[in-house]
Amino acid sequence: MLRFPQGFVWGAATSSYQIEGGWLEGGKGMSVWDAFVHTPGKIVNGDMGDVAADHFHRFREDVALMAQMGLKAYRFSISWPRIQPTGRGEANPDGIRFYSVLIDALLENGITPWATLHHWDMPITLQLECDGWLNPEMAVYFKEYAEICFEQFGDRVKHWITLNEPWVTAILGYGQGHFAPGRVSQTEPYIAAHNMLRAHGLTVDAFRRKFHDRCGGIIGIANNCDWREPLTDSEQDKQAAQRALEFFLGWFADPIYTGEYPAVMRERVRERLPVFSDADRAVIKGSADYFGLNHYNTMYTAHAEKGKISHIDMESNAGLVDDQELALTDDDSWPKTDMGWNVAPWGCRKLLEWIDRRYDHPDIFLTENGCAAKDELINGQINDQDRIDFLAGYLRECHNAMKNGVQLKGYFVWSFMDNFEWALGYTKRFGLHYVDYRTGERIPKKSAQWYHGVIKNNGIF
Ligand code: PNW
Repeated sequence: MLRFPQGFVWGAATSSYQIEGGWLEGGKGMSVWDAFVHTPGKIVNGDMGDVAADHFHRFREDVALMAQMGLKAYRFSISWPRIQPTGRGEANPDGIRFYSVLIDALLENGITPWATLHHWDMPITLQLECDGWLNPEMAVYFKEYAEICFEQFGDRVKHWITLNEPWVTAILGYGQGHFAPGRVSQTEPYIAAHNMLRAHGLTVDAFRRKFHDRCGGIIGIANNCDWREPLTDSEQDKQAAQRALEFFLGWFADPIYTGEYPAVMRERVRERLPVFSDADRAVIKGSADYFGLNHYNTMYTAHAEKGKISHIDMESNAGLVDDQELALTDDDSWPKTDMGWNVAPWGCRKLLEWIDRRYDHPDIFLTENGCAAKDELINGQINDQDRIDFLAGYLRECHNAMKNGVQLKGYFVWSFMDNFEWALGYTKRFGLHYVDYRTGERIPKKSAQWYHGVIKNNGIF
């Protein structure tokens, strides 16, 4: 039995676009994702999030399922166009009411709400009128939206996440075009990322100056990162792996902890990498009360010269590979999830230790970890032993990291229930609960029962 410290936060996570549906209900405006999925050819099977898991109508049932499994914390996201249908101006009372009732239902069941302010569903008007994250003014619009949320929900929500995975928005949204808004560029990812960091900084600054005295609470950002293991012991490969981590996580975390982008990015990206003004730096540096990490995958990393990068690397979460000069590979002996991501729990431990050292022992919350699996409904049950093995393996390595001094304070399974997996539509199931997309029926998987036991025992077997 591996025991976790008293007070360790056991949670599960979702996001608004992936579960809510109700895409034009309750006065909600359209988001970039609503437009993207309605563009033929963008999503596998032409799937859409118009209805998704219908959480907009069935949230009470979902909160009851959370209570049933003893969940201590629930991470959800607030849909910006539900709160501000055009991204600016007056708040939409029906949108406020939806999240307000959800938050009350969580609290009545002893579940701590963790609210993400933005999990990619930006109001489309901001994309059409001002080019979304390419526009520096977006930082101000985002802060104003966030202030509405602090004002309306800050009496009950004490755990805030500004942005989910700005890396994904920058790379997949503005670099490769696989995600909304579907831009393809080698320049725009750096600009979009820069404005997201500025939005985060301004928002945290406003939270601390205007709301913290009255409401209290903590605020941070959820960055995603894979582990990069040097392919060989050569100095070149070790440097390549370190460089890969700095381009992945250092890109977003260094500005927050040191006020600057990593030196290796400045050297290689040069004039395409924007520079922080003194005013930007003043709000970005120190703008996280904890380190939020989403982690899914590990790959071997070797040095590779520009132009020699194979096709597979372009699709393996590598980012802008020409700027980094890497070759990523995996080991045939590693099990793979249904997303093709490698199951390598030791990579999670190494990443936690890398963060601990580089950023001077911050409190860390794993704000997402989990796997897609081929869940099959047999006699009304889903026996997802592969997911249980995955979660147990990763929790074991979290425990090892903590023994080595890492200040890990909580863990959120991605995800609470099956949902719309972005460009892959409904083809991938990640949830602790099975969702029948035809009827909306939810069925707890074997992993939900297992996780219930983990929470009850504050540990794993
Ligand atoms: C995260 N990558 O997305 C998101 O926060 C979730 O909304 C999503 O459902 C989950 O992970 C599973 O995909 C990612 O390419 C998407 O490295 C892509 C990457 C990482 C995370």
